Amino acid sequence: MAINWFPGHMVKTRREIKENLKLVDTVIEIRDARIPKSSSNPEIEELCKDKPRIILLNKSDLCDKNTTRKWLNSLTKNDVRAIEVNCVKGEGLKSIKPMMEELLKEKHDRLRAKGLQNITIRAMVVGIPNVGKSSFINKMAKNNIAKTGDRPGVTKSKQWIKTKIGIELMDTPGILWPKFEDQEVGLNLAFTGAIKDEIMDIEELSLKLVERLQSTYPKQLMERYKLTELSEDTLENLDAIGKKRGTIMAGGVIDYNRLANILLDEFRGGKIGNISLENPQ
Ligand SMILES: Nc1nc2c(ncn2[C@@H]2O[C@H](COP(=O)(O)OP(=O)(O)OP(=O)(O)O)[C@@H](O)[C@H]2O)c(=O)[nH]1
Ligand SMILES: [Mg+2]
Repeated sequence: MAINWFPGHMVKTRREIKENLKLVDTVIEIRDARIPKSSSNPEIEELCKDKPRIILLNKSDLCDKNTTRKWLNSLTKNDVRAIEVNCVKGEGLKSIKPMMEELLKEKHDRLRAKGLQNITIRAMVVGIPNVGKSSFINKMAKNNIAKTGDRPGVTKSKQWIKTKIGIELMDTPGILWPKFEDQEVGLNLAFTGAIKDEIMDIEELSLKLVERLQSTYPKQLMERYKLTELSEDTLENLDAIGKKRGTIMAGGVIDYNRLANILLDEFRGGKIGNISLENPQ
């Protein structure tokens, strides 16, 4: 399936992020907990190599907790930490500050030795589209984020967003791009809704989703659609789901388009269950 999704401006974005990194102490990288690899940017390591980083596996309400635990272990190393969060409810966000203080301890000790008392931690938020960057910033912001109008001719200095936990966030998140030329990555992004449905064949996508779920989460799939058994043949399973859901047109033909919308909506809304689409390694 061809996914025609090209983010553009990649070089410019990379340069901007590099410039902005000079202004912060740490990076907060947001990923989708259901697809921690597909929702990451392959160049992030290189881009952020000189900064401590906290990876937020967001949408923890939708992922498979067991898989997420493995991810958290595999992502934590050197000056990188990982936690699971829910940016809609604000769950998990409290541990960010202590983690940052631990990562920045040496630097802060040095500054304190020089007599500095009030040390502000500044962070930049990065992530691919749809992972929850705006939700995170809104949840963390102390006051309503003030929109400042453009002032032509005046060099705009960076705006900082004060947060409830006492760190400051750069007002514009760095939007990265996934490795979308990889078929598997493209599919994972499409399943989770990170790629707009309008540019894809959703009927084929729903078939691929059933194929994936019947092998990785058969129980959840059967329970949700009240199937007594699963076939090896994905199309048979899709048809069975269609019949259970009554997406039948005149003449008994299955309305695959309607069925695809139902399946994708229910998957994305977590109705089929807590499901992760990727394992570490
Ligand atoms: N279930 C669930 N949905 C979430 C969570 N965090 C964000 N979302 C949803 O994910 C969608 C994308 O969130 P945004 O905050 O707009 O993501 P973004 O990274 O700013 O996206 P772009 O601005 O397009 O790059 C929205 O529909 C959010 O409501 C979460 O923890 N759980
Ligand atoms: Mg946003």
